[in-house]
Amino acid sequence: MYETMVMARHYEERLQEEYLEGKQPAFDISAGPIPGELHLAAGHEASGVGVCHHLRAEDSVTAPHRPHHIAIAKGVDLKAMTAEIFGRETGLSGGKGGHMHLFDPDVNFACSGIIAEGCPPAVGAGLDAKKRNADDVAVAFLGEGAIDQGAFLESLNLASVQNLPVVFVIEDNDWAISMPKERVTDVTNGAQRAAGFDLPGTRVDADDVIAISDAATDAIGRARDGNGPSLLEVQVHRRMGHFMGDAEGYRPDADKDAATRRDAIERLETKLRANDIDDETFDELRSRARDRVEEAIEWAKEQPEPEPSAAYEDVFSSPPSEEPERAPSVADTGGED
Ligand SMILES: Cc1ncc(C[n+]2csc(CCOP(=O)(O)OP(=O)(O)O)c2C)c(N)n1
Ligand SMILES: [Mg+2]
Repeated sequence: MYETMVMARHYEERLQEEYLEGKQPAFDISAGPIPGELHLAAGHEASGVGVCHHLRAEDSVTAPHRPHHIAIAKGVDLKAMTAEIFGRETGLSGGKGGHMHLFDPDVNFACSGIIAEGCPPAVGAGLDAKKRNADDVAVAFLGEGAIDQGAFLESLNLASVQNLPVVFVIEDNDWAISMPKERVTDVTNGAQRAAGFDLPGTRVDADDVIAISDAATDAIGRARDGNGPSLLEVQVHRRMGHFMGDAEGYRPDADKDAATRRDAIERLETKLRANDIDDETFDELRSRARDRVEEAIEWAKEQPEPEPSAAYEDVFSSPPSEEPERAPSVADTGGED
């Protein structure tokens, strides 16, 4: 778990560097090797790793717009994922989905930029497992800013009434873009939402990967054993802006400092040292994690960009095979009037 957390953190730090290339001095969101928005998940690692650590490739995971730590922990192909983020042809979706729309059917992972959107598909995956009599589990991750969305609440209800093997995981980082949690809900413990659907709900108050993993053992074990869904809320921290380029003018310095100090990776390191893990082992784990990230980024940057014509592939409507029929215009007739 330590190695995966370090890998996820290093990945975000390297993407941050790559993303900023070419976007200065005036912030041009379309410039540079990673065009478009980028939501980094540094500070969320304990959640993705503590939960996905218990999953197999057959289990399904849906993630929100801040997905990288979850995708890495679920075992999404790091090279193909990186190529996708860089908009390259060999990316998971041919470079057309980008960082918020990673899709890897080999490990049953998907994410979406629409908040709470991952909940209904996770319920669908749970229903599918039940109908197949398989012990596969589905996990839907969402932010605390999404817990009032109808898609989430309706999914809790359907999963409960159908007794489906689904675990909902709320990542509470105290912020939804610039909106502090206390301004949008009076419910400080999001796991209490479970009571309204007669489900077990648990909140893990610290971003401690061991505590999260313990809570996930219960929730996932329960789902796998046919005992139905549950809700887990975990406290995480947003170490960076909501998206790259966010100046965070709305965020008190003290809040950001507190998020930086509460580092889940350091917390785990302290625990491991108390269990006699030595420097040499840490160095080995860190360098293996970093090497994998560097290798994926170097590989992705060498990949070709998609042909413009690929924009017409994998879409619901066919490309126009010939010019649409229309009445001749003045230009077509040489403007003879
Ligand atoms: C249905 C929907 N409404 C609004 C948005 C715009 N939006 C993008 S991220 C976000 C806030 C998400 O906050 P939270 O769920 O707490 O996740 P976090 O960014 O903190 O990880 C919003 C409102 C969206 N993507 N989808
Ligand atoms: Mg949030």
